[in-house]
Amino acid sequence: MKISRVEAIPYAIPYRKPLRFASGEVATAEHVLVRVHTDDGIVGTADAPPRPFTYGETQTSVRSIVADSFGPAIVGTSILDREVVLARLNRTVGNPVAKAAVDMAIWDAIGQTLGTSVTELLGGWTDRMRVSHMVGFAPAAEMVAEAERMRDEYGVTTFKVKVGRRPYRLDVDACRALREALGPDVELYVDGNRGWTASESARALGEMADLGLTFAEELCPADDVLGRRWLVQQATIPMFADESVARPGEVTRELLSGAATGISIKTSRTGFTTSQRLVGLCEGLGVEVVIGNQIDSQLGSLCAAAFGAAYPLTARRAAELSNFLDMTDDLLAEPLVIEDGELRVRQGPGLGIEIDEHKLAHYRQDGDHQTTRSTERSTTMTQQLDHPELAEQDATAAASGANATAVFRSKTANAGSTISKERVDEVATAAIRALHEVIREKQVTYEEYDHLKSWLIQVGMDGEWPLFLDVWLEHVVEEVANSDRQGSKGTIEGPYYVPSSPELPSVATLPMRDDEPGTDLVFQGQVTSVDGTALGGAVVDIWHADDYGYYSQFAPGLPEWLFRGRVVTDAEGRFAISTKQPAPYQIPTDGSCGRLIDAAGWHAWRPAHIHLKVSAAGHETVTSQLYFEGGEYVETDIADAVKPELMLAPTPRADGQGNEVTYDFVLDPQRA
Ligand code: MUC
Ligand code: MG
Repeated sequence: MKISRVEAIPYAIPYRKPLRFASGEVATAEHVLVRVHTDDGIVGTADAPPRPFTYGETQTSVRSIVADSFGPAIVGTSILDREVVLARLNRTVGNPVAKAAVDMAIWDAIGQTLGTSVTELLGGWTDRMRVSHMVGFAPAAEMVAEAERMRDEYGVTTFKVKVGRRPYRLDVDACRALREALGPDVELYVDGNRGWTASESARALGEMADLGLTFAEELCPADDVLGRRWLVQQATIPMFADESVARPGEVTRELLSGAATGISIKTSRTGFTTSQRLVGLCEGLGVEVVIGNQIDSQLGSLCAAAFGAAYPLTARRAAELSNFLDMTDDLLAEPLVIEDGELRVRQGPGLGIEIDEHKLAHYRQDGDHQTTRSTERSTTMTQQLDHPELAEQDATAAASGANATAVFRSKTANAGSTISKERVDEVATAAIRALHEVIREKQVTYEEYDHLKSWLIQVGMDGEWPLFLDVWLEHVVEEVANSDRQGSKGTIEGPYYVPSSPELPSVATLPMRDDEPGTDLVFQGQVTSVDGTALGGAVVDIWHADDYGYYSQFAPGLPEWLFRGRVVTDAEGRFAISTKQPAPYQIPTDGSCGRLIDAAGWHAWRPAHIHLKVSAAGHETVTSQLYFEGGEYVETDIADAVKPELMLAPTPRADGQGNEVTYDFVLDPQRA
């Protein structure tokens, strides 16, 4: 039972969308997998998620302190001598995340050795935890949509809402929108990550007094010593401490000084041995706790759940266990499941962890194993990041097709299906019959059939299914889906949408290069509801090609967010976006879609257009494209997506600086 070796393996897995909060933003899980080996062949495992902007630990520092310092200090110790191990780790004052992972890996090894689950070893109170979902910064409509999806798909009814933005009204409005959309029975609490001053916190809490918040976490920094006490004295809800309580002594200090009245326990920060002390401390002092989330992977969430389920105090509240759902992948061989708002603890032995070694080999960042870029960027960027020497004109169908396929797959990875067998039967049978009819009517030959077969195989290999479907079929799906709309007409989304582009104010300039070619365009308008109500805080999510017809993230050499942004309308629903007029867009011709176009003697062009997704709380989102009157290919769009309602007629600006055009959006109320 003696520790023989401690491994620290850095790995990186991108998130589908970054989690944004007052003290930072996380787009890639740059974690360290810690493995404690024993001389009798047991391997205990845990995860370390470093938080550089909170505790100052980085992936590199965690790897090196574990491999070079903590590991050697505990080799030879029995895994049962947890206090000896802890004393050796605690010679170092900082590095909470590195220490926690070593401690939890040892508990996993003990559980495996004894054939018992860690939850049972710790306390064995229950076998499941209610789940709370953490909603990061985004325009209010997106935050509401995320919470509704978590409720509808996973049965989650407790939400932690990130606050701490300036002006604080952004957060007050978001919390109000969440309460209005989710109703009175859903539990909401807020976490400021030290973003506000004590007085801003007091004002914001005052304005949210009618929202029934359960508690508020770390609204202002603990170093505002008197400010925090002043805030607690006037608050009508518990004030929880989170990043200010990384050690038992800090918990005592915050509670006894009256600066906090509740504690967030994060196993990623205090492991199991120290978290046990925190539970005892809080129980003794009669203080509530919440099991927090350090933007944990499935492995980290499994540890948090295993601990939370061990004691009545920690199991009382819903625990923050769901943000791993936004990761594009994970190392656990058997994924965690959230059902009916609950996560069941693994029965063990130990933590019940099995690592998928192929995935670990793929995502690890050390030495020759480094196959995944350790960067806070989206996977769609890989082509241009890997080949900075390429220019946009070097775009290839295969590369942009692969990116479009990757984006689509990551968007839909967790989407369950609600389509019944009967419906699949009905539609698939009709589609196959329609093809039979074409074969009969056109007397299709074997030679043509074989060409079709090899072409279809190639479409998949080129990653061009999104392109093919969005160019030739999507416009009819869109027509059917939106036939009952009263408000603005929409059209197809196309394959080049990327969510989570930079959020911009109502009067904004889209990201572009210093010497960006093209004609200046100010695109302005107003977003209203069908009854004429102005929709302040609506989001005009805009993306378009550059003056050569290329899209950022799909052609190499372009800045990540070139001509992409999410513009939030002012109180009157207005927006004014400065950009450059896009050029017509030629769908890639060197791949299989190009071969079809060539073989049929068609052209490959779409008229110049601006893509938009316009959304507002309580309203249906409209996905649209706007074209330029008299522009090339307007009459012969290969994707057939042009509609008379979607035309722009820019006029020269009075100051001679390019053109301007106004286009208003009218949104339908949300369908029941
Ligand atoms: C939280 O509770 O603060 C944000 C950063 C981090 O380390 O954890 C999250 C959530
Ligand atoms: Mg927090």
